[in-house]
Amino acid sequence: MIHEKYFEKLEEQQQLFQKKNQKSNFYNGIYDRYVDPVLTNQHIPLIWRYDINKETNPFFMERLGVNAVLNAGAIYLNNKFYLVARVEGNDRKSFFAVAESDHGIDGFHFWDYPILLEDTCLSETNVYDMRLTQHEDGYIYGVFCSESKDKTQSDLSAAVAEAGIVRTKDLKNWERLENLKTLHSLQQRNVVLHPEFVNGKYAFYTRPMDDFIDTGSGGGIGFGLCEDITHAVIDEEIITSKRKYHTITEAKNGAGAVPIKTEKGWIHIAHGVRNTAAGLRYVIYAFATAIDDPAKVIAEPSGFLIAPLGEERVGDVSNVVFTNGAIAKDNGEVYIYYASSDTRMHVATTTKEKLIDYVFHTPKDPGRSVECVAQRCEIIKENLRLINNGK
Ligand code: M1P
Repeated sequence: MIHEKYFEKLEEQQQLFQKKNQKSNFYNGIYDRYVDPVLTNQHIPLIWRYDINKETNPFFMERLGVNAVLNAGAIYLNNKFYLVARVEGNDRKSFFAVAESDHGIDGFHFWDYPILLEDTCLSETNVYDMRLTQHEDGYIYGVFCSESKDKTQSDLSAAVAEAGIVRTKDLKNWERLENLKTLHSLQQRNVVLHPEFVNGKYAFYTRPMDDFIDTGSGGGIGFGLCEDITHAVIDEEIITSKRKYHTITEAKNGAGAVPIKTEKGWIHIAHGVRNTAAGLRYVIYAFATAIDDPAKVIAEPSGFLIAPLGEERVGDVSNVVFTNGAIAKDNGEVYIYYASSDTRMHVATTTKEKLIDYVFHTPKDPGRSVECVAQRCEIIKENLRLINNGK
C-alpha cells in the first residue's frame, strides 16, 4: 500500500515543477540571471529517494537521499532542452541522470530512471561532470570524469582522474568506449570533445594534471587529436588557454561547455580557479579560438564572465560556479547552465551576438595594476568627454 505521505510530497513537487522562473534584477548587459535554480535535489523523483510502501517504510523515511544536483552537460534535441546532471547521493557517489524541459529556464524534470553506465572499468569508484558533444560523425558523445582510488598511495583521499567516454543517439542507450589515454599527462579532468573533426581527427580539450587536485606542471587547458574514438589515445597535448599569475586562472582552469561556433570564432565558456585565504574560488570565464584552428586563442576578455552571487556563494563547496554545458540554438539564443557551490543548477541566458561582442570587445587583462588602472582611466576619459559634451 502506498504511503499517504507520498501523495502529499508529490503534490509539493508538482508545484515546484510548475513554478515559472523569472529573470532576476541582476544586470551587466552580457547575460540574464534567473531567480530560481533550474535543478536542485528537490527535483529528484520521490521514487528514487523513498520506499513508498507503507508496510516497509511506515515512517516514510528517505532511504536513499540525494545531496546535490550539479555540473550538468546540456544538449538541445527535437525542440527540447536536455541536461545530463551529476546527481550526488548522500553516500557521496555521483551518477548521471537526464532531465528535460520545453523552455530551458524552468520545468526541468528527470526521466524515470538515471543512466546506468556499462560497468567496464572495475576500479572506477565515482563518475561526474559529463560534457555532451553532438559530433559531426552522427553520435552524441558524453565525456566525463572517471575516478578511481590511487592504490599507490596510503592517503585515503588519493585518487586518479581519467576521462571516460560514452556515446548515444537518443540519450537512452549508451555505449561505453575505452577511457581516453593521454600519453604525457598523469591525470585528466574537464575533458571536452570538440564537435568537428580537426585535420580528419577527433579533437579533445584536455586538462593535464600531475595530481588529483593540483594541476602541477599542467599549464592550462590542453588540446590534442586522436585517430580512433573507440581507443582514444592522445600523444601530443598543446596548451590553449594558459593559466596565468595573479588572474582568475592562477591555480587551475578547465574547459567547460562544448565550444560554440560563431562567424568570428569558437567561443569557449570555461572555469578558472584561484586560491584565497578562504579556499579555492571558482569562476566562469570565456575566450575565443580560431575557426580553422580551435586551439589558437584569438580573444580573451579580462576577468570572469560569471562569479558566484548571493545565495550561489554557499553550498557544499562554497564560492564556486562551474559550467560544463551550454545550449546555442539556431535562432542565436544561448543558455549557459552552471552549478553554484557544487549544490544546484542555474541558467544564464544570452545570445551569440552578445557573446561575440563580449569576447571580442571586452579589453584584455593587461596583467599589472598600473596598466589596469590606465585601461580604466581610458574608458573614464572617453565617457567624461561624452558627458561633458552633453551627448
Ligand atoms: O569543487 C569545484 C569543482 O572541482 C573540480 O574542478 P577542477 O577539476 O577544476 O578542480 C571538479 O571536480 C568539479 O566537479 C567541481 O565542481
